Amino acid sequence: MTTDLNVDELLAPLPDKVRKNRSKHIVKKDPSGGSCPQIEANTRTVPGIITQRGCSYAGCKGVVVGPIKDMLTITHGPIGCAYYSWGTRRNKARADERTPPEQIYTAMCFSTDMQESDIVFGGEKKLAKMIDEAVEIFHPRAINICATCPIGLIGDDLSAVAKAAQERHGIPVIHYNCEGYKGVSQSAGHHIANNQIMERIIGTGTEKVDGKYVLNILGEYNIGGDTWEIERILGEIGYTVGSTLTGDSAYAKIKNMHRAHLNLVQCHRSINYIAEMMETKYGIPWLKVNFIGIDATIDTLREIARCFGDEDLIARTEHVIERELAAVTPEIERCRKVLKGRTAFAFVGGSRSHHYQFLLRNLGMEVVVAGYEFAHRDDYEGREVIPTIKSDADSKNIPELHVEPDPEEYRPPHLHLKMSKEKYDELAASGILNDYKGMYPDMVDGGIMIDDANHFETEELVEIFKPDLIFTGIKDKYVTHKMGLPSKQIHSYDYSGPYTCFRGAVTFAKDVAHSLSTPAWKMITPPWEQSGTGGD
Ligand code: CFN
Ligand code: HCA
Repeated sequence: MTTDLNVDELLAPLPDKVRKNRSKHIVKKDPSGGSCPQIEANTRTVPGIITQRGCSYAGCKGVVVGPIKDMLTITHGPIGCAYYSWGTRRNKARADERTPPEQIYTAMCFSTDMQESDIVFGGEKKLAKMIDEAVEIFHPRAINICATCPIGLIGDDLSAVAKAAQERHGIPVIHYNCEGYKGVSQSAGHHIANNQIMERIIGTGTEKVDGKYVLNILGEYNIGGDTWEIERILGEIGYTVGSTLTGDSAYAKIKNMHRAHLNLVQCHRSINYIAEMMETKYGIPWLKVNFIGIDATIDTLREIARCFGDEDLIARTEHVIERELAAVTPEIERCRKVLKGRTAFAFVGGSRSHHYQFLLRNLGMEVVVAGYEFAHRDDYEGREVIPTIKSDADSKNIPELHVEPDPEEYRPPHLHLKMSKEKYDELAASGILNDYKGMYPDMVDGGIMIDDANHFETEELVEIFKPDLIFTGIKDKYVTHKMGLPSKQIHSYDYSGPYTCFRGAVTFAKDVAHSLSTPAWKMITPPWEQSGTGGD
């Protein structure tokens, strides 16, 4: 696939300074090969541009700590931030053996609802009173306090309020100084949340986690029930999921996460800090996984089994793969007839665009423009992504990947399982590593990779590439609808999901096939082409 797109021409209508800035955030996949040209990422958005990004508070409260179901999470600030991070992300939670329904707070919204006088005279007393009330009414096991912008500006001492409340009530009260203005996007909030969870929760538990093979699933947030589908498959193979971070997770389990044998990392962007810290502190290796797409799921399941090198586990893995594949293949084939040859854009936060690039290719579609709101350069270039083992590789020829620490530990940049350098070199030389490398290497020739896209660029790119569908979020969904282009949210899945593993791939394929098949899109005349609507 090639276009004669010239990035300078695309950006020509922008003022000089903005054009210069934005041109560094857009890269075209070079058909003649070569490594990824440098893309500017994780830098401040040009003021005035309609970015899709969120803020540090969104990354900390909305993304990482909000889904912990048995922690009562208080937004300290005026009501807007609490309201807009209440429920829209669809991170589902349910009761389990450790958490009864009355101790699940994820569907609720707690805020100090700061008023003008609190901003002027300080909000510490109001926060302390609110914690007391929350404890009296809900009796939570633990509390989170997340700061919004004004809290940092007026200098409320969250640490002191949290410490005093913890002493008063005898439960952990954890504060996050995730004021929205910190950093340049949600990404800073992920990091702040990771640091506190690591320091204050993980490792504080003393309970044993039963199970021969205990896994944690990091960077999986149970959007539309994704985690539950992964857990179903892992459970049937014979693994115990110690805890997730943080989809449908509980304080009661996170504190014992250090008991696991292996950490799986689904969203590297939001949780890599904890994966790294747990490896350093507890010696637990981590494996980059991908449960989006059938081929990716198969590779992931085989690789996890190989980590433990247990023949029974490997056999059970193959059995589950065979059974699930047989159940979904006819449906997938039916959808593929509708999807084959269609093109799409995938633009979302910090990791999914790459995951869906793969699933869509599986289904016969090609992603021609892909990008992230706030990813870092390694997410685009793929340096941190592990080369996985090809699923059709002969398992007899694969060196064993054991998770026990190796005395001559070698950790190549892409592979976070500990093994000797010789073993790694042997693996690499044998040609059994997959091509799943990162957004740029996996991009179609002539395709566009874009960081922090704005509405202007999205509209221009739609005009040029004329994709059949756009995968994105709420902020640009309706703009594209008005252009007669169907969109599918890959943040919240609109009202659908789960999209993970085998059954999830079918649900996804059906949803996309429905979107593409409806005649509604051809009947739309955009407002700017109608007379008398004021849409000029
Ligand atoms: S669930 Fe994740 S997968 S955590 Fe992250 S980088 Fe957001 S909330 Mo929206 S859908 Fe999105 Fe990723 Fe990781 Fe979600 S692509 S933007 S901050 N994200
Ligand atoms: C966030 C959350 C969000 C927003 C989705 C969207 C989510 O970034 O604060 O813009 O449609 O997934 O809910 O990414």
